[in-house]
Amino acid sequence: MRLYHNPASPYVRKVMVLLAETGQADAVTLVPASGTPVAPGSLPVAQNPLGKIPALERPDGPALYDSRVICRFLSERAGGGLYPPPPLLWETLTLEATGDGMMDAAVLMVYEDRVRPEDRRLPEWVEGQWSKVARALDALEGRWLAHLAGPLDIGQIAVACALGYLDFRHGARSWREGRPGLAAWYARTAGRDSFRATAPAT
Ligand code: 99T
Repeated sequence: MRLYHNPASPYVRKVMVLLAETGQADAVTLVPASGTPVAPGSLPVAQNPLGKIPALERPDGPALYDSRVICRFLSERAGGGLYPPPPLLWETLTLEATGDGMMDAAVLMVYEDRVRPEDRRLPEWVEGQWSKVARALDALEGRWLAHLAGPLDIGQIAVACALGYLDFRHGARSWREGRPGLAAWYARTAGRDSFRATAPAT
C-alpha cells in the first residue's frame, strides 16, 4: 500500500501511530506530498478529489481517504483493538472527532497565515478558530480524563496528535496552562514509541 504522507500533518500522524501500534509499519510505502488549497503541489488530487492527505492506495480497491476512514480500515486489517465495541465506541468516536476538530481549526489558522495575504487576514476569524481549540481543551480537561486514562484507542490517538500539532505550530498559545491533567496525560502518551517515532520536526 502507498500512503501519501507529510510529517507535518497531524492527520497523517494518526495513521502512522496506528500503523506502529498495530505492527503494520512495513505494510505501507510513504509517498511525500505537500501543498495547500490554493497551490495543490504534490497533493494526491487523483486519489482524493478533495486534494488532502492522508490518502491510501491499496492493490485491491480504490484509494481510501480521510484519516478516520484509513485508520478504521487499517485497524480492521490488523484485527481491531483500537475501536472498542458499542456503547464505548460512540464515546471513542466522539473523542476522535474532538481531536480531529481541534486539528481542523488549528490547520485553518496556519493556512490563514501561510496562504492569505496579510492585508486580507481577519484576526477575529483566527481567534474564532482558536476559541474552538480552547473549548475542546477545556472539555478534555473537564470531562474526558477518565476515558483518556483507559486503554489506548483511536480517540486518544487523535487527541494526542492534535496536542502535538498545537506544540508544533501554535506553541506560543501555551495550551497546557490551566490544564494539568491533560498535560500529564499527554506527557505519558507522547513518550510511547509510536509517538516518539512520528513527532514532527521542530
Ligand atoms: O486542504 C488542502 O488542500 C490540503 N490540506 C491537507 O491535506 C491537510 C494536511 S495537514 N489534511 C487535511 O486537511 C485532512 C483532513 C481530513 N479530514 C482527514 O484526513 O482527517 C497540514 C498541516 C500543516 O502543514 O501544518
